[in-house]
Amino acid sequence: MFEFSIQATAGRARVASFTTPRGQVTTPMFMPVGTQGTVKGISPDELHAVGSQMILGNTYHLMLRPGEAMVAAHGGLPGFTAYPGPFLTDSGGFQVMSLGHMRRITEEGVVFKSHLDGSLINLTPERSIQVQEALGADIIMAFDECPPYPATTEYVKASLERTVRWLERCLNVKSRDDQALFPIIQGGTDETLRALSLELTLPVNPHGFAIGGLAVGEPKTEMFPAVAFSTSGLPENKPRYLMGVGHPEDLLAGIALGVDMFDCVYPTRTGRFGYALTDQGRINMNSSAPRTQLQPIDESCDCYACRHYTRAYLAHLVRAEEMLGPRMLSLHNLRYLHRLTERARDAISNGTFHSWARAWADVYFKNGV
Ligand code: PRF
Ligand code: ZN
Repeated sequence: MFEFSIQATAGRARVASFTTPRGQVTTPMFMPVGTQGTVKGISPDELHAVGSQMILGNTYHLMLRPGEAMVAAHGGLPGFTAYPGPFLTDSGGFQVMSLGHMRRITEEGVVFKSHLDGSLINLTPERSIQVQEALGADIIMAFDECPPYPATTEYVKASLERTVRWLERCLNVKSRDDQALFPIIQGGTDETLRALSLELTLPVNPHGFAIGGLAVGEPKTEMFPAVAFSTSGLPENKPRYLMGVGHPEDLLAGIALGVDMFDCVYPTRTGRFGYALTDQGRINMNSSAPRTQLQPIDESCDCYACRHYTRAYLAHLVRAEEMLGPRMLSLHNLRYLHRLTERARDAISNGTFHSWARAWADVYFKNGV
């Protein structure tokens, strides 16, 4: 279980398989976000059809509603959501902070105000693991702190040291051996602090590692050096998960730097806002051009929306605020990112990854995306 087996490499990029209790996945892969136990608007059959391999769920939202006991009463997230494949759950701290409900952060954990009823909730490393064991995902995340950007060096250092102490507490209470717990490397964009986080976390020897604390507003010129530094300090033979990254160009850059797993709300969120992803850049379906275009979003896409509908029809759905519109754009965008990782995997295996990625970027950025 949790065997990570590399099949091909191209520089630091790699194609691998990762075995989880609910099935084997092929990396690099993109994971759709199902915060509330659903990838917004997309059914499990549709997730399967677009090529999703693993779905992300959230401790924070599900512990508040419906409560982890109700999910456990269905046998965990696969039973609750009727999605039978692998899941990963995030640990909750990042959601508390990014949603701005955080009240206090102490050595013990975080105290926050529920966005549902205003009650004060204590989230600690122990509680996060207890909830994640009840939710029953294949991969669970250590309870960490993701400092905001910018933050002082002193704050980022104190925070990453606390994250390491929280990791120890997570490991102490973890009781299921059919779940892999991934620690999260922090340290912001500072190499010294990333190195410290790596040095303190590597001895835990987990089944995989996450790179956190990035994509929080820092420029890409600071993010990618921090990704590169992090992946170069991690063991070759374990999967690496870059948290919260999922724009097409960032997936390819991350893959080139040796990242294996990604998640982001981007494809579904931008779809709900009326945007469709293509190799030529993002199409705004609210703009005037698509209203009269009789071709699909993307001739080369095999998703349901591209096989059945014209741009004109989809633009009509979006303008008429029909729910099929955002659903079909979300479906297409998920397929686009899954196909992008499939093409990257093929190119790595064929030895054409770097020229393929360069040619992809030339076309994608030609229209000034
Ligand atoms: N920690 C956790 N979840 C996360 C992040 C993190 O640093 C990020 C950073 N972009 C996204 N999701 N636990
Ligand atoms: Zn499509």
